[in-house]
Amino acid sequence: MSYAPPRLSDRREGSDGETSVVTKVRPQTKRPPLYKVMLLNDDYTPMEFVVHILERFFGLNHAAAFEIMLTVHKKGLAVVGVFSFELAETKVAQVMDFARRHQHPLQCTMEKE
Ligand code: TYC
Repeated sequence: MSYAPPRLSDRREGSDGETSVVTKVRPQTKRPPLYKVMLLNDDYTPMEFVVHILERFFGLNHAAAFEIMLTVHKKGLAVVGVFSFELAETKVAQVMDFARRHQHPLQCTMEKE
């Protein structure tokens, strides 16, 4: 665990008019933000292609991949994973690049959780 230095707002004025700094440390418990990666439905990308993407880039087994693909198909979108900013960016880029190379209009986006 890491500790933050005292803030300027931690200054205190004593009865003698002198300013001192409160040096009590605060544990820094903030976790890095997480990002949802989502797939969006469209009318043209083949179902099997979406299942393949979910297996290949998100490590899902066939049954789980098929289920999420169907959710996207029926509801319009679904969260396919939650990652750090850098990992989410990488997943989105991998999916978008793979879809573009196969000339499918599949869209993948990320959003802060
Ligand atoms: N709606 C597509 C179809 O009927 C299938 C599909 C599912 C497309 C999920 C995109 O993210 C998607 N072929």
